[in-house]
Amino acid sequence: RVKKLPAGFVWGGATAAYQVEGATQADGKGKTMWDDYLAQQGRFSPDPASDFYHLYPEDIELAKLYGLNAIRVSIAWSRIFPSGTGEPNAAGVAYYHRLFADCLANGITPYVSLHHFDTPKTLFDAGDWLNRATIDAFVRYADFCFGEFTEVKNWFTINELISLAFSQYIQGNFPPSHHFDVTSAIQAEHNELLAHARVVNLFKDKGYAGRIGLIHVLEPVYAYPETPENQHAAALEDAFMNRFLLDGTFKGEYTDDTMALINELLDANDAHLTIEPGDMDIIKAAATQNDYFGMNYYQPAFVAAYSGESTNRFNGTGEKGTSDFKFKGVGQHVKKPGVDQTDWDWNIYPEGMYDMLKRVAREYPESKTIYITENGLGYKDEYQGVGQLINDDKRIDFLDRHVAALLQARAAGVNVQGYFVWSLQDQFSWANGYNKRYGLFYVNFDTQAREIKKSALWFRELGRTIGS
Ligand code: BGP
Repeated sequence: RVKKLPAGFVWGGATAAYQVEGATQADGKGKTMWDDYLAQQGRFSPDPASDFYHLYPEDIELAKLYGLNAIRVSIAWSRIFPSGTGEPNAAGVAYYHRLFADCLANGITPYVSLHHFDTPKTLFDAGDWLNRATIDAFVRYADFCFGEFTEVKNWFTINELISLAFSQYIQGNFPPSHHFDVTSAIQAEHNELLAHARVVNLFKDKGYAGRIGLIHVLEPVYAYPETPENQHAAALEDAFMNRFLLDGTFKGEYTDDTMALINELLDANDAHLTIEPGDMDIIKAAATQNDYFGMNYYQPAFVAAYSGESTNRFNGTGEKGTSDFKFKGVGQHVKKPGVDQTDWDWNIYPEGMYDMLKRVAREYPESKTIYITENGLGYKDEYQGVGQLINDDKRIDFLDRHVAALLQARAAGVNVQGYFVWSLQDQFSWANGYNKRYGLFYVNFDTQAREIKKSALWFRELGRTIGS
């Protein structure tokens, strides 16, 4: 059991605008890539979500009461620019000023992402990140936010570039739902990285105050069993999921070794990547200018070689054992005996966080300071009635083992300075809906009442051990 957190440790909870705010049509907000898609699917609605748009004072109050000193939020681009570009929407701007003021008044430092899976619909319809007009619009939106929200000192450009590209174009569970469209996936990775780099360069050129970085979810890929063929499969998947983006972010180039793996994967899928003249100069200029790095960690993949066609099934319901993943020319996901999985088939493996932290510090020193910006357990918490504590011992065990791995990496010399649990309160999960809960605080989605989970008590207890 973790007994004590380091002095000055950032101890936070994470949210994303579209997953918590609700109020998707309030005060002039424009549509995102999700509104029509979710309506067509008919599975669940993004309204009212956790109604954070109205209830943020209650959630910030809870955060304060339960020992958090930081929160991750994202700005909904389409609240600021309802159609992605054009004139700013004053009501949207005012909302975020109120939110940040409330955080600061309660001693909760806001860490703010500009893009968390919610491209405005107009830009999405025109090709999303595959269209470079989205990059131009993103740079203008970011510049506006830096100039406007000067109370924010900790910025992230984009959350989880790979999850977006992978879910949209490989796994097909985010709109526009392509399956194994490898060309689009790798191009989206590159274009998002370029967007990030342009924003970092602008932030520094204009001398904005504060820190800027981005967030990658890192999925360590282990060969299982450890044969040479499986190790090669793991290296290919690692290049696609982690290494290509880490290289671009912190080395400012895709190294020859990385490109050898990426090209093998692209060739096997008749796919290609287009790098335009000048792109790499922009990426290079940004690589040493990130102030910090947000690392999300949930799980590793265990991979074996595979020679057939690509197929996958996505477990979006929490029915254990309903997922699989086989990627042509890359590999297939396998279970490693002895490694537990969640109801959504996610491997529970804290060692993976330790391994990744060590690797980032060793191979990418330009990451400088690392924060774990998301980690948590999706679980079907059982409601006990109004005012009744919810027992989530399983989550406490998960969080405790992961925070222990983080502290172990710190003890081994990794500069990791904070931990944000995913998530602050229950919210909806993009491709899973409302039964996949992660929060420290339970949300009764019928009444919007908050209930305390045992993990919140655990969080508070550890928060008290942070010295200044
Ligand atoms: C990350 C995202 C979050 C969040 C989390 C849990 O990839 O940044 O937005 O949803 O994963 O994932 P899921 O909701 O699919 O369980």
